[in-house]
Amino acid sequence: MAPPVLELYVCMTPNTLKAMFMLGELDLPFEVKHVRVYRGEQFAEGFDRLHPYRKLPVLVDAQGPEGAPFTVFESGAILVYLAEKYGKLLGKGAAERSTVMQWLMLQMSSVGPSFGNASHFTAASGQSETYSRRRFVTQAARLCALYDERLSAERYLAGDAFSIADVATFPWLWRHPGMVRIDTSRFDGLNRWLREVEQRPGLTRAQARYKTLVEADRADLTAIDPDLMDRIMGRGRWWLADESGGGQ
Ligand SMILES: N[C@@H](CCC(=O)N[C@@H](CS)C(=O)NCC(=O)O)C(=O)O
Repeated sequence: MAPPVLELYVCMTPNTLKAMFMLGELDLPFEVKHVRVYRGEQFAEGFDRLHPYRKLPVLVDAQGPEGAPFTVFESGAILVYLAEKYGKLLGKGAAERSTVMQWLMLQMSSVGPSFGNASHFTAASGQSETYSRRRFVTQAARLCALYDERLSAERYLAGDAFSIADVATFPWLWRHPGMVRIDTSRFDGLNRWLREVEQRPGLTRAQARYKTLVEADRADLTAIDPDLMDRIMGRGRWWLADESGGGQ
């Protein structure tokens, strides 16, 4: 059997689930390349050729544009690349396509960072940072209310058709509000959308493989070297003394 044309470099993160969900929606075979971030594999020599900022997910398409291998980093860019290549979930016509992009950009610029930081300061930082936690949980809660309003008025984020904006947003609004203790029980529009998207076969196709890597990453986390955790978080001896940038 020919090897899959697509390789997806992954770790446990909603950003990875987005890409796996998309590949599930397209029902495409792909090889999972699990980068053990809690063992520091993203810092290995050469990994920056896959992602210059050494993050996951990354997609490698052996048959990219002009038939040559092509690498895509950033989960939003991966969704757009796949949607364009396979002609799906991108919206039809200029207005619908722009609406898809607007909701995709809002996810990338606001939903991911707000929930990422809210989770960090709720559970992962190991510090008691009331200001930081409250700031990001407030942003995340405002976003939940905004998405509830949108999804009370529209079936999907960009209107009548399911799109990559939904694929990008679902993994963040699914479990993360509960993880940062935001009560979304009154958000009927948001909850209706979550239940509907949850039933999609594309998500089901992604879930078993995603669960396997979550289990492995959770096990790595229990045994992580504290200095590696500081490096991932950019703190401790990895804090920049003069905030000048540089180094990895
Ligand atoms: N904006 C990026 C976020 C990528 C990102 O931050 N990935 C994290 C997992 S959420 C990662 O690779 N962490 C390992 C590290 O920072 O060393 C995307 O959407 O792809």
